[in-house]
Amino acid sequence: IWKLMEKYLPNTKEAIQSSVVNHVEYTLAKTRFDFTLLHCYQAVSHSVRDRLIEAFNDTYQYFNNKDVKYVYYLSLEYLIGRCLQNALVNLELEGQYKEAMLDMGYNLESVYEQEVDPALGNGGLGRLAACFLDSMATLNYPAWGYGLRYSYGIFRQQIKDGYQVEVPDYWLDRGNPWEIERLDVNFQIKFYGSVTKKVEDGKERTIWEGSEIIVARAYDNPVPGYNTFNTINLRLWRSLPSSEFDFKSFNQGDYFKALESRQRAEFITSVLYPNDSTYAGKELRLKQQYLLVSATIQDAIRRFKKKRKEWKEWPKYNALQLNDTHPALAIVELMRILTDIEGLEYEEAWELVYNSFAYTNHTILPEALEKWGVDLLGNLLPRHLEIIYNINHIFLEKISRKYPNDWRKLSALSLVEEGTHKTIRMANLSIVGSHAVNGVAALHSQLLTSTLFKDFYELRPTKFQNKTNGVTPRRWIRCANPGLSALLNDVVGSDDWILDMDILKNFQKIADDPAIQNRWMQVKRQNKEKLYWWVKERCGVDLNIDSLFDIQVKRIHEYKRQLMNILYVIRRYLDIKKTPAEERRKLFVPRSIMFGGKAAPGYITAKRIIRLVNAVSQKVNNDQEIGDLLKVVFLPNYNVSNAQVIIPASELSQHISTAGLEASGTSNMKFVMNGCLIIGTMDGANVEIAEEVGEENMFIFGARVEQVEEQRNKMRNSNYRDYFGPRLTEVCDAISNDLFGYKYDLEALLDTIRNKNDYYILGADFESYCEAQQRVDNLYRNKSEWTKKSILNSLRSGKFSSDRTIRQYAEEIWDLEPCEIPNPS
Ligand code: DL6
Repeated sequence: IWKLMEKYLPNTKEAIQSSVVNHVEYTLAKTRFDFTLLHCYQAVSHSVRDRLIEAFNDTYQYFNNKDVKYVYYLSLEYLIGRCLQNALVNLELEGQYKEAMLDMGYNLESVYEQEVDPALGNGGLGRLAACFLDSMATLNYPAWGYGLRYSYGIFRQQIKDGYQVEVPDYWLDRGNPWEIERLDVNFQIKFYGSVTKKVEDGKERTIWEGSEIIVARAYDNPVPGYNTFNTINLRLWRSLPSSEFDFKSFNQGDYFKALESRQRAEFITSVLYPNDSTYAGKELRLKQQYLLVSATIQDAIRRFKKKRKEWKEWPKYNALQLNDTHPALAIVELMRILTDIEGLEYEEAWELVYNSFAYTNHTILPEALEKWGVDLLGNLLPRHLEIIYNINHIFLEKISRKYPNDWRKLSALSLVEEGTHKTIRMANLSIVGSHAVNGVAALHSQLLTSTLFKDFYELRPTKFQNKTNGVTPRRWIRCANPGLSALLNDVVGSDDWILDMDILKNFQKIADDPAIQNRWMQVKRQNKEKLYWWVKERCGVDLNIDSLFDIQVKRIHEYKRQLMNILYVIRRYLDIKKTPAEERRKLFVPRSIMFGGKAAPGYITAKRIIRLVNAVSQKVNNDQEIGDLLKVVFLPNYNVSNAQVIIPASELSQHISTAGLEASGTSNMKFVMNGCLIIGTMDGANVEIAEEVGEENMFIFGARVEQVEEQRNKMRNSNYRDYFGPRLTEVCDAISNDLFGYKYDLEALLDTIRNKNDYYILGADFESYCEAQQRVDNLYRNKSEWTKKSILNSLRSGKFSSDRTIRQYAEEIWDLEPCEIPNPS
C-alpha cells in the first residue's frame, strides 16, 4: 500500500521526517529545535492525517463516479479509541514511522501514549459501531458513519477511598488532529413551534414552523481500511447557534440574553449521557437524537439529489441502519421531509422509508427500552408526533383487519403505550418502519422473536434476522498484541489471517507443539509484564507475574454479576485462611483477580459493587498470611486504550451474566482472540463461542435460559440461607460481620440478593460457579494443557471477526456491493 501511496505523499524515512517537522513548524507554530512529546504526537498525527485525506478524498470521488449505493450507519455512540496506531497499521506504515521517529530520537510507542482516548460511547454498543466502521472500510463498502461530536465523552473514573468518582472528560482540550471541521457543511435543525395546514393548488400542505433553530455542523473523521486504499468517513455533528439566532434580543441591546441562547444551542452536543442500558427520558437527550437524525437525513438527501434520480430510486441508493432505537426518529424525519417538503404521497413515501431502514436491537432489558412521553415529544417535535400517530393509525388498521377484536395484540403492537403517562415505544416504531430487524447473537435474536417482539415476529417472520456481533482483529490483535500478531504471522507464513481469521483453523495442530507452546507462553508473559507495570503505577499493587491473571472488565451492572465474582473471591479468601499454611499452595493456584468498569453515575448498586471490590482488595492485599496467593485489584477508568493493555494480558476472562440478559457481549470475543480462556454462562455470544472453540476449552457453568425463572421462583419460596447454601451464606455473614468495613453500603448491597429478591440468581448459580473455578485451578496447574486450550481458543475465533458480521449485514440487509478504489498509481 505505501508503494501505491508514493504517487501521492512519499513514504520514505526522509519524507516522513520532513512532513512531521513541517507540521511542527507550520501547523503547530513551534520551532523544530524545541518541541515536546505532545507536539511530536500532534505533528505525527497531522502527517498521518495528510495521507488519510488523500485516500479519503479519492474514495468518495470514486464512489460518486461509480454511482454506488451507500449505507448510512446511525449511532448516538462511537467508542473509537486512539487513532494514531490504528491508522498507521491500516495504512501499513507503522514500520516506516517507527524508523523515522526513532531516527529523530522518539519512540513511537511513547508518541502513541500522548493521544487522549476519544470515548464518545458507553460500552458495547459504541465500541461495536467503531469495529463496524473499520470492517466497512476494510471490505470496501461504500459507507458513512454518522454520530455526535460530544465535547465531553464518557466521564473519567477515579477511585477515591474505594468509591467511584466521576471526572468530566473534556477530551478536546489538546485539540483533535484527526478531525476536519467542515465550515461549509451545516444544516438547520428546528425544535418546538407549531404545525399549520395550508391548501395550495387544491392540495393540503403541512407546515411546521420551529421556534428554536440551531445549526448542526459536520466534523469528519477519516476511517482507513486495512490493506486497501479505501478510507471512509465518520461524520460527527456539533450543535452551534444559527446565524440568525436570537437576532431580536441582540438588536434590542440585550447582549447577554442573546449569548445565553447561543450557549443553549452549543449545549446540545456538549455531553454524552453516561447511561448504559437505561434510558434517559430527558429533553436534552431527545434533542441530541433529533439533531443527529435530522442533520444526517438532510445530508443523505442532499447527496441523493446530486444524482438527479427519481425518488422511487431512494432505496436502491440508500440503506440506513439504526444502531438501537436511539436514532429511530430518522424514520419519522425522512417521512416528514418526503411528504411535507418534497410533496410525495404518504404511501409512496412510506415505501421508500420502509425499504431503506433496518434496525438492530442490543438489549432485552426492560429498563433500556426507550419510550418517549407524548407530552415531551409533542412539545419538542410537534410534527413528528403527528406523523407517528399517523403511522400508528394506518398500521393498527391493518392489524385489526388481520386480527379482528384481538385487543391484546393491538395494544402490544401499538406504537403508543396508553396509561396515565402516554408514551411512544421507539422499538415498535423502529420495527414498523424497517424492512429488517436483527438481534446481535443467535440466542439474543431467538429470545427477541420468542418474547419481546413475539407479536411482531408472528406478523412478519421474514423481517427478523440474526447478526452475531464481531470485533476487528486489526485493533484487537494487530495493534493490541504485537507479540501474538508476529507469532501468528510465523505460524501462517503471512499476515493473511488479519483479513481472513478463518484460515487460523487450518493450523490447529500447532496447539500440541511444545516449541509453539513455549513461544505462546512467552508472548503471554510479556503482555502480563506490561499489565503488571500498568497496575503498579496506577493502583500501587505488586502482582505476582506467575499468578493466574483473572479479569472481568465491562460496565458494572447487576446482570453482569460482578457481585458474584467478588463474593467468590471472598469465598476463596476464607477458604485459604482456613487451610493450614503448609497446605495452601497445594490447594490454591496463586491468582490476581482484576475488575474494571464504570458504573452509571446514578446507579447506586453498581457503585456499591465497586466499593465492595475495593474493600476486599484492601483487606486481602494487606493480609500478610495470604501473600501473593491472592491479589484483588480494581482497574480504574476502563476504556479502549486500557483494554488494549488489559485484554492481551488476561489468562482467564469472566463473562458470567444471568442467562438471557447479555445480548451478545463483544469483549468475550476479544479475549478469546487473545488466547484467554472464558469462565462463563451460556448467554449471549458465549453460546456461539462454545460452539466454535468447544465447551471443553471453556469453563461453562450456571442455569440455562430456560431454568432462570424456575430458580427465581425457588428463591421466592425459601429462606435465603437455605437457598444460598452454607458457602455463600458464610460469605454474606462475613460481610455483615464487618470483615471488610463499609457496613452501611455493603449491607444494602447484600439486600439486593437476599430477601426473596435475587432477580439475577446469584444464589442459584454460586455453587456451580465455584465448581467451575475449581476446574480453572486444576487446569492451570498443567501449563501445557492450559496453553493448548489457549491456542485453540485463539485459532478457532475466526467467526468473531467483525468482517464476517459486516459482510452479512451488507449481503442480507443492506444489499450493498463492495467498491474498491483502484491502485492509484
Ligand atoms: O451489541 C453490542 C452490545 C452487546 O454486545 C451487549 O451484550 C449489550 O449489552 C450492548 N447493549 C447496550 C445497550 N444499549 N442499548 N440500548 O449497550 O450491546
